[in-house]
Amino acid sequence: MFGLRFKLNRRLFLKAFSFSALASLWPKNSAGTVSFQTNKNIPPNYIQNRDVPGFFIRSANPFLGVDIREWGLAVGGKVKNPVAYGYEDLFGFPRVSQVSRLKCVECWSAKARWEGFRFQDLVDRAQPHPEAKYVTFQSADSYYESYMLEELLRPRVLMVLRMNNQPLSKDHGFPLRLIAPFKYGYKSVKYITQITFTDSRKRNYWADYGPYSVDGTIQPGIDHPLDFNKKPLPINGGEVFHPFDSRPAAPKTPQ
Ligand SMILES: Nc1nc2c(c(=O)[nH]1)N[C@H]1C(S)=C(S)[C@@H](COP(=O)(O)O)O[C@H]1N2
Ligand SMILES: [Mo]
Repeated sequence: MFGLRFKLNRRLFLKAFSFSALASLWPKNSAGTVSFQTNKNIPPNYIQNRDVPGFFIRSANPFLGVDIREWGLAVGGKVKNPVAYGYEDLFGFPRVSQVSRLKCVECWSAKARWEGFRFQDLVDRAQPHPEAKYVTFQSADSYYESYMLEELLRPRVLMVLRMNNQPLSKDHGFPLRLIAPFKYGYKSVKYITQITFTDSRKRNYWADYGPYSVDGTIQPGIDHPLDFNKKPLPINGGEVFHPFDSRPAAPKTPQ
């Protein structure tokens, strides 16, 4: 069922972009040899979000959004009860809302009213085994994230269905995303399709393909993890759709 969904998404994707446009959209390498400032093939809404003031649409790779008819959420791994959810099922959980800020490592942040349910509700249904101390999220756009279970049970972490009193827009994570306000924005994974409980820590997209840590906890007083000696370093080759991507590449540095 997942295989079918990806095939359909890929077909839609190839219809919307010619092959040459696709090649020029794809990140070449972490040094960012493509100029996204001058590339006319990038849809304008990918460069700056138009629907929510203050937000940028940040995507590691081009993605046209989830088709809800193809979408499902699978919760499994080291659990007693693996569960498959449809979109409507998620509206059965007690509803929680909060205003919190999303802070990207690229030195912007914006706040919104987020509405959804607690991770605890998924835990109660799935009943993870005692050794399941870690959780991996898989997204429809091939992005993935990893958390300690304990972090997801903290008070301000929310499984998000709505943003600013509207269903999540296709670019902000429809149908389901995570918000963890004490982590940098890259940890707030969008378009979630699979949640897997594990007994060992897995990595995340930006630790595998960029200079960011798996932990991603916001460091107070520091704009982003590559600010050393209070001197902001430009980051390039991080997220591909950025209006200022002609900046020099940042060196790869351990954190
Ligand atoms: N699936 C998925 N989730 C993702 C990303 C992504 O590329 N794919 N980008 C992350 C990054 S780097 C940031 S800053 C936030 C941005 O959220 P926004 O696009 O709603 O502003 O989403 C995060 N979640
Ligand atoms: Mo980000």
